Amino acid sequence: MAKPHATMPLDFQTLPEPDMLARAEAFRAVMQKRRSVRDFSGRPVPRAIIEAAVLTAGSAPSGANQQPWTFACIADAAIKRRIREGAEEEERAFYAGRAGEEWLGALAHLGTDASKPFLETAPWLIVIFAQRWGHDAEGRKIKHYYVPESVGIATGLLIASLHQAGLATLTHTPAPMNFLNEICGRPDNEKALILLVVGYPADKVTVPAITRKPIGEIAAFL
Ligand code: IYR
Repeated sequence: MAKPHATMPLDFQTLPEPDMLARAEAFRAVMQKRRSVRDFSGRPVPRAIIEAAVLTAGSAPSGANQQPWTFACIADAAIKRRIREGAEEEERAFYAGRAGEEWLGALAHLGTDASKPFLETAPWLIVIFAQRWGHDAEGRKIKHYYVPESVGIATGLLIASLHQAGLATLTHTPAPMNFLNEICGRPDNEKALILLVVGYPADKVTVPAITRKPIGEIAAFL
């Protein structure tokens, strides 16, 4: 028998099946329109929208419910400039050879390069940190479980929330991202996983012509 533990009633509403399908299709239609954007407008975005989206991200399931994430939300121009400088330094090394031919070949259709002006233009940068370990009430180190999985799920919810709120995002991953700990003032147990750029797309922005795999290529029904 599992040990006694505190419980509370589940807040769950069973929907009629036709509504379920309609809602799943409606959400699919919304999410199908999400595209990574690399050219942002400087138009400000209210902090309350960012906070609501971060709280949605924080509702993600996580290993042992440890919620091993920190979202560093940056609107400050001077901090954004430092992040751009740090990221572009890494990206220059990446595009100059660190990536290797095969990786650069895989990216070629996206038309990316080491220049990342959007890190200053976009109104918000959200650096998503994974807490590789935590501390208990007495300050002792505690193990965290399934950290990349948990933080990945939370990031997916964050992106979905921002998209359906009417904002564009870019999942940006300058590598390595250690420089973000110092800029964001995050401790050593935290590792930056993703730098999410958030805002409105620039006027008349274009995106790479891509397609999404059909159901037969991404699912196996057994
Ligand atoms: N971080 C680099 C390179 C890059 C890597 C992947 I994988 C992408 O999907 C896109 C870009 C950059 O941001 O340019």
